[in-house]
Amino acid sequence: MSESPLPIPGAENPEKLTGLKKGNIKKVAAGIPAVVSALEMTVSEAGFQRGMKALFNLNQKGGFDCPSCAWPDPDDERSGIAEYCENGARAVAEEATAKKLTADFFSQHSVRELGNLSDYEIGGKGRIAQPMHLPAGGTHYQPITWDAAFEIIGKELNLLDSPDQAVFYTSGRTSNEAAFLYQLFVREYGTNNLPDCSNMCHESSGTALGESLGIGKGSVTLNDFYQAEAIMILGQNPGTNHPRMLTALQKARAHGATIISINPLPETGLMGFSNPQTVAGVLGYKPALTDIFLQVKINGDMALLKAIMRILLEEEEKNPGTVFDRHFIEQHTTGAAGYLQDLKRYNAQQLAVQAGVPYVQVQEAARVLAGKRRIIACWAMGLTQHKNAVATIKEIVNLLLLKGSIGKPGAGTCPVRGHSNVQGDRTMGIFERPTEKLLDSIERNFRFAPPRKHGYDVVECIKAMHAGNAKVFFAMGGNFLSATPDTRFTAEALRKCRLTVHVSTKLNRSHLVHGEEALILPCLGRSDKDMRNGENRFVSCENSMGVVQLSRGVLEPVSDQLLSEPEIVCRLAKTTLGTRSMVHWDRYIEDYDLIRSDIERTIPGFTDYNERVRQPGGFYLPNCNRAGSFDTPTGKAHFHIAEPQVPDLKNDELMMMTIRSHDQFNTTIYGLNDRYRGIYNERRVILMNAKDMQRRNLKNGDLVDLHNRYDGVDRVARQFVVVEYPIPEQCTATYFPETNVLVPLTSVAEKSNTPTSKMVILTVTRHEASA
Ligand SMILES: Nc1nc2c(c(=O)[nH]1)N[C@H]1C(S)=C(S)[C@@H](COP(=O)(O)OP(=O)(O)OC[C@H]3O[C@@H](n4cnc5c(=O)[nH]c(N)nc54)[C@H](O)[C@@H]3O)O[C@H]1N2
Ligand SMILES: Nc1nc2c(c(=O)[nH]1)N[C@H]1C(S)=C(S)[C@@H](COP(=O)(O)OP(=O)(O)OC[C@H]3O[C@@H](n4cnc5c(=O)[nH]c(N)nc54)[C@H](O)[C@@H]3O)O[C@H]1N2
Ligand SMILES: [Mo]
Repeated sequence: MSESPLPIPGAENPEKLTGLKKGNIKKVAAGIPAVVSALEMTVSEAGFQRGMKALFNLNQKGGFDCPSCAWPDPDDERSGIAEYCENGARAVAEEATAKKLTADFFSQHSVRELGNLSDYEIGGKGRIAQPMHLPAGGTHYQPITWDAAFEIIGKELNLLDSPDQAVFYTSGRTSNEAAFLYQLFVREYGTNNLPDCSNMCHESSGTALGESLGIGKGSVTLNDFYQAEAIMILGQNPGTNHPRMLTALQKARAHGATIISINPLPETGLMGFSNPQTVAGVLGYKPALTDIFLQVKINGDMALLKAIMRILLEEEEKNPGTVFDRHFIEQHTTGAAGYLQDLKRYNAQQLAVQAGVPYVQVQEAARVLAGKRRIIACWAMGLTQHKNAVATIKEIVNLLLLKGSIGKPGAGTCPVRGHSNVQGDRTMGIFERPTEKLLDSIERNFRFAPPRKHGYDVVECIKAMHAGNAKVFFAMGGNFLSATPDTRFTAEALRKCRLTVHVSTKLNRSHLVHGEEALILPCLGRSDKDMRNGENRFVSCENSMGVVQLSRGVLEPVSDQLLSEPEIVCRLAKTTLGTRSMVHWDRYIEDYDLIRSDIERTIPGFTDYNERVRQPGGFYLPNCNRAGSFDTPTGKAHFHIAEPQVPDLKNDELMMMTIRSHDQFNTTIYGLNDRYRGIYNERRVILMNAKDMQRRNLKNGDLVDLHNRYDGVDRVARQFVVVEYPIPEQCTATYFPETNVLVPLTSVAEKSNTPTSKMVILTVTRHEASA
């Protein structure tokens, strides 16, 4: 990869400081202040009536699905106050805003001018109200009709030498209906280039679970939490990213579960939680959540898990049959003997050192797990975005298998998904490596031959665009430029495209770092009404635990020029494919039930879709693990052997994880505070251990530049404020997307190809003002 010629800062990554204010790290998450702060934002963005209407329908049966995370709703009673959390309410406020961007706004501000704004400022501009077009060589977006927009895209797609020169990205908010139609169109057009946000998210989980257990999804339901004896939470910050999970954890703990948290940071929500949905004390829930906190070094997880299992093995050998579930291992698994043989090579104390966790704490965790049979393991990005992510997740599975903790109540795997329908989009076939089964089913039902050759994932498509091998980039939601690694390289890649198109609700940086020609197609969001022939139509989504539910918006759209995502796909397909198409796109626009009937015919698990999705609370998709079976080639669950990887850091190097602050949803920045971590009014911060600061002669508030030189490329992110933080030595944390300029595109997880956003090797220098 050559050195990038782009100026820094540029439209890809402005670098203004906003003025850090330091507070204390909070001991307990949520509580009343969280609800107040959410309501304030909702009312100020949407107005009182609009805001309240949205909040009262959020996650209620028959209402709309929260556009924030994928944590499930309770199957039975939903809270009277409303099943939402602070950050869900903020995601709704962001979407329900009454502010809108019309052609006037774009004629007043050039693309270059907008590129100088921060992500926080861009996000605050409002909903895009009409389709906009940036002609080749243009400086300002101009209004365009929907028909003309589809004509441009159709023409460009048909001009390509091969359909494989087009790329169709999906973010995880797209409904099942839109996602199904989208992949159908893309495959009829002729390519499997369907990268999605999962490639950067839980791809490692899907890969690991698929190979070990025969299904790429988690096995537990919400009710399992209340029957669990122990719950492990690895690499996840639920207080900020899945706040409703805290309610489930608190209830689980009240029912007797021991909670073990494994994280380089003592995240506030994990340590303690005071529930705003229950008046304090009424249910007798205590604010403490974590019973055992294991503060691992970044990527120390596999060593830690092995250390725990090494101790368990010793116990089991002393008292056979008391620690491991021998019956389960014999009946349902393969590879146990080899795995245990390998485990004996290790010394638990050395593994603990490698993990960075005091040995006594490892022993304590092992002691707890030794006596339990119903264990749930939860994890998120702290595990999936590492070089050996797939192997680490398989190590979790090894532990659960030894304990027989899969396929029984109160036990199992729980990869906690990010985007609200990211799991559903995969179920619908958004995948660059589709199974033959799916393609056969499409061929049978729609009478065209879908391409069999696998397509590009996120990393591959960036390389292809950069090399000139992909020329049209189409995004169904998301903010590709800011979400992906190596921002400057990715910016060059997008700028080399003939055409970039974004179906979006709100303005974002990907609209401003564009191809020769660019389009923004504004769509309805989750909270918006989708009216047709006097009826307010619904779509459906699948949450993190495989429940499919309907979602029906309640708000008047900010403009009558927004189209629903399913309609956008249908009209694009008609324009592009014309009479070549075998699919009745027009009928889908008229009646979403027809889309669901065709999903039912094509994708397993959706029997009586239209009927069951209308039942309050929706329905569960089948899950072999939950039913106690393993859909692997052997019909058994597989143990996997891997070696813990020790990052090879030189003396002056640090390891950086890029994480979310409390005030953001991925690349959407709601505010400048990270309340729980005591960081206010600044996002350009680097959290460092006191000793690492001393060694570099740095003090709180000093300004530094961050460098990464992986693969010989000099990547730099300038002006970060040093903040002393209780993080293990040699580990640091910064917020994404600001530090995505430092994440190398070429450093990816083995097998899943996920960028290693939590393992960025860093050197830190005192800040020098740019020339
Ligand atoms: N409000 C809000 N909600 C969201 C999102 C959002 O941005 N805002 N994003 C959504 C999406 S798409 C996703 S994927 C999820 C993300 O949810 P999370 O995975 O919770 O998000 P991150 O901030 O990336 O946090 C990763 C956590 O892993 C820890 N960690 C980092 N490296 C390691 C490691 O090597 N080992 C261990 N054990 N821990 C490690 C970090 O300290 C941090 O606590 O949240 C979803 N929900
Ligand atoms: N360094 C680093 N990078 C990361 C991560 C990390 O932890 N560290 N996390 C990764 C993860 S887990 C993920 S999931 C990706 C996220 O990557 P993306 O999903 O691409 O990014 P988002 O920021 O969620 O996308 C926000 C945009 O989606 C659009 N949008 C919102 N709602 C809708 C809708 O209903 N329909 C449509 N069509 N558009 C809508 C809005 O225009 C908004 O600007 O980022 C990844 N990047
Ligand atoms: Mo994600």
